Amino acid sequence: MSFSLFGKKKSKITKNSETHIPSKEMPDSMEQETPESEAGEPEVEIRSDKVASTEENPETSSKKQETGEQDQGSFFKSLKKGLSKTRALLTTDVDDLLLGRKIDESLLEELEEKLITADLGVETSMSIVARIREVRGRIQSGEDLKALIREEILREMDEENQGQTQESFMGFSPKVILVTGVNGVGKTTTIGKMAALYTRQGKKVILAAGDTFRAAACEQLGMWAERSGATLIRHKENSDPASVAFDALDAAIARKADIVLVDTAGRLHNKVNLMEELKKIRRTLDKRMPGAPHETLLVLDATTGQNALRQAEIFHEAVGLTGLVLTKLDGTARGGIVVSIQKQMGLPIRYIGVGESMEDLQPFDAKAFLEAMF
Ligand SMILES: Nc1nc2c(ncn2[C@@H]2O[C@H](COP(=O)(O)OP(=O)(O)OP(=O)(O)O)[C@@H](O)[C@H]2O)c(=O)[nH]1
Ligand SMILES: [Mg+2]
Repeated sequence: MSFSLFGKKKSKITKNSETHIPSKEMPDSMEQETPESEAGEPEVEIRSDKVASTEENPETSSKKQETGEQDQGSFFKSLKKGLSKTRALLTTDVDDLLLGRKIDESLLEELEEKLITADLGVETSMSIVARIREVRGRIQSGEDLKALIREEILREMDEENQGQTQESFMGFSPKVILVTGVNGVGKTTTIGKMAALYTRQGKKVILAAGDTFRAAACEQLGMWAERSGATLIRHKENSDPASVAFDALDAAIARKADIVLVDTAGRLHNKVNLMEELKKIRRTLDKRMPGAPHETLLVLDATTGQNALRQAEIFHEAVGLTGLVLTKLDGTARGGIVVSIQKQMGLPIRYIGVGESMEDLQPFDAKAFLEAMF
C-alpha cells in the first residue's frame, strides 16, 4: 500500500460545500453583541410522534437501513465498515511488515511510522513501539503483534478516560446537551442520529433549532425530528439562537421531556462571534435551568486530522467542553485521530460517526473501536 493513498482527505463525503472556518481564523473576541432577548415565542413548532424508524436518511435517501434496534453484530459490522480505510492501512501493513521478517529495529521504525500515519499521535505511537521492543521475543505472529498494539492503546486511553466514557442521564430532567462545532463537521446530522438513538430508548427528546443563520438548517433539523420522533422547537430565520434554546428548554420542562439537544451554527455570522454566541446560549440555558447545559459536545470531522485537535482546543477554552464526537471516520484512513484527540484533550469521546445513515452513530467504545481497527 502506498502512502499517497492515505493522504486522501475530504473528498465527496461533505455535502456542505460552504467553507469551514479554519481554526486559526477563529477570532476570540466578540465583534458585535447580539441583543439579549431570552424568552421569545416559538414561531413554528413541529410535533412528530412517529417512532424512530430507519427508512430513508433525509440526506442520503439512497441508503437503506435495517431495523430500529441494532444488535451487537450489526453494531460491530457497521463500525468495521466505517473504519475500513484505517483498518486497511493498519492491519494490511502490519501484516505485510511481518512477512518473513524478524522484529528488529528497522521493522519497529516502520511500524512506528504506520501508526503515526494513521494519526495515533507521535507520543502514543512511540510508547507502543517501546513496549513492543521490550517484549519482542514473545511475539510470534502478526496477530500477537496486533493484540499487543490494541492492549497498549487501550491502556493509554483508559488512563485518560478515567472510566467516564458512558453518558449518564441520572438526575436530570431534562438533560440539556449543547452541540457545537465548525461549519460542516456534522452537528445537525449527529443531533438527528442521537435523537433517534434516544427515542429508541424510550426517551422524550426535544430539538432546539439554534442554527438560525439559514433557513435550510432548520429544515434539515426538522427532517431529523420527524424521522426520530423528536419535537422541534424553532424560531424564524435570523432570530436569536439563545432565545430558541431558552424556549426549547422551557417546553422540555413543561412537557417533562428527558433530553434537549441544541443545534448551533457552525460558522460566523458576519460580525457576530461564534464563541460569544455559544457563551450566550450557555448563559441563557443556565438562567432557565441552573446547571444547564449538562453536556457541551464538540463535533469534529475526523478527516480534518490535526486541525480537529486545534478546533477542540479553541472550543474547549471558550465554552468548556464535556465531551467529543468524531464524525466521518468512514472517510479517512486516519482513524487513529480518535486516540490522539482523546489523549491530548483528556475529554471523553461520547460518539463516533461512521457513515451518513441513522445507524452510523455509535456510542464510543474503545475496545470495540480498536478491535474494528486492528
Ligand atoms: N460519511 C459521513 N458523512 C457524515 C457523517 N456525519 C455527517 N456527515 C455528512 O456531513 C455533511 C455535513 O453534515 P451537517 O450535519 O449538515 O453538518 P453541520 O455541522 O450541521 O453543518 P453546518 O450546519 O453547516 O455548520 C452532511 O452531508 C452529512 O451527511 C459521518 O459520520 N460520515
Ligand atoms: Mg448544521
